[in-house]
Amino acid sequence: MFWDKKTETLDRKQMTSIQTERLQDLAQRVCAAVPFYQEFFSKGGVKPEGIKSIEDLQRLPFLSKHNLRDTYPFGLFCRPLKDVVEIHSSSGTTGKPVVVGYTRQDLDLWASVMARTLCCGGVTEKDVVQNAYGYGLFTGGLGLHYGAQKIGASVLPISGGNSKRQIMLMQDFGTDVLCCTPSYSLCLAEIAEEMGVDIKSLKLRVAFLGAEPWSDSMRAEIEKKLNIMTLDIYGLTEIIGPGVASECEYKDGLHINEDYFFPEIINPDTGEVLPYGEEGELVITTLTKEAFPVIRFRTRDITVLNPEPCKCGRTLVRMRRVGGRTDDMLIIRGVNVFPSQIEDVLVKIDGVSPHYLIVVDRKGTMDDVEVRVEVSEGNLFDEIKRFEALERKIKNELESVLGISTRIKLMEPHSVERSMGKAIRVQDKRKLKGN
Ligand code: DLL
Repeated sequence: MFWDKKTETLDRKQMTSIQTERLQDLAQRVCAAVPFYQEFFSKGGVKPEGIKSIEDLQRLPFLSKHNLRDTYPFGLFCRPLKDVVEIHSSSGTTGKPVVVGYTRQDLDLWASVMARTLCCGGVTEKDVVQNAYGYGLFTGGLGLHYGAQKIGASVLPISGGNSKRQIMLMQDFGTDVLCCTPSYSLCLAEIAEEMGVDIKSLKLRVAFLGAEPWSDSMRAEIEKKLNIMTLDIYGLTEIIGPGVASECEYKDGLHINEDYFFPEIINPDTGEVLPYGEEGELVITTLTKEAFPVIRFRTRDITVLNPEPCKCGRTLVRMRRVGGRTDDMLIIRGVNVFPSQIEDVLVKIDGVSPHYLIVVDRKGTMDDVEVRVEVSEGNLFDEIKRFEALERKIKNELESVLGISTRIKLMEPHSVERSMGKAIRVQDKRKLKGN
């Protein structure tokens, strides 16, 4: 199902022409509004009127999170506050948070791209959409909310948490669609089980899961436990929130709404732009946003672009599911390790549940990794031999995938902290020690 079939199925030439026109307009707008961007263009040796094609974008520098922090809170807004009708902000675990603003037209754009997202999973006005993304400064709650309302679905703005109530509403209101983080969807499945509710027998049909990486094996687990289709949705505060890209029912990459969000892939070390099919860091330019447009924003997310039209009919370029960020890669004894690789191994092993925490520390001069993972319910081993065998199995499989050895700590069910939003998967104690 499409929200805007004409745009979602444009051929490449038409798409490029729209993107070029919008980029030319964007260049004029940002330079007229903000001195920062005038300097930004001079650094690239280009004048706004010098932008003749979408490739000219490559002449400009990159924008990073630092630039946004340095101009905190409103320094990069291209519209006066009187035109801004909503403000969101990222959590900002280190330093000042990033602040983004939306004009009325930006909110319309947001609702439209979210409507496209939800249409990818066949949502209609007849559906009850339970929105368990956090409402507030986080963009997940309101983003999904606007999209579902635009379609005309009935939205339940329950936000994250209140898990027993979530299950009760699913039963009583006949929820068709669930929106939340992948980790919270598993938490809900667990709560339903504790309540004696057979979540598989509910009306729930599809879930739109995103805001954090989740492996293919985690997805298989969620689909099995909830008996639903899951779609991966991607976005970030700096660009708009959710609504940047979404999977369709073929689940073969996420369609980027590239008529609004122009993607590039770069080598994160050199900044060189990479061709389609090569893995690198995703960089995005918002082509039409008014209050808070960004040019060549470095997302830190690692992916690959695929321009082939999809079986669903969409021609929008697809990005591979994001497994990690350039800044969440752990370097353990010189080896690069992504938490998602560890998750992938854990979820495939019988006898453990998909709740885990990776604790990294430094003992003397050696990096030390402890993987804490819960054993599955009903798997409380009284027999020490079985316990040790399971530990050994996990350790060996991790070692064969990662190429490093880890320590395994099997935990009792429910002892790893649950999250109602983004799950915390890594505790890197080396950072606290400043090394
Ligand atoms: O997480 C926006 C969002 C809300 C997306 C609801 C999807 C659903 P931020 O809090 O700014 O915004 O975090 C953005 O989260 O750069 C990625 O590293 C990660 N991320 C978001 N979606 C996915 C995904 C929202 N589907 C950061 N897969 C991004 C993997 C994701 N990582």
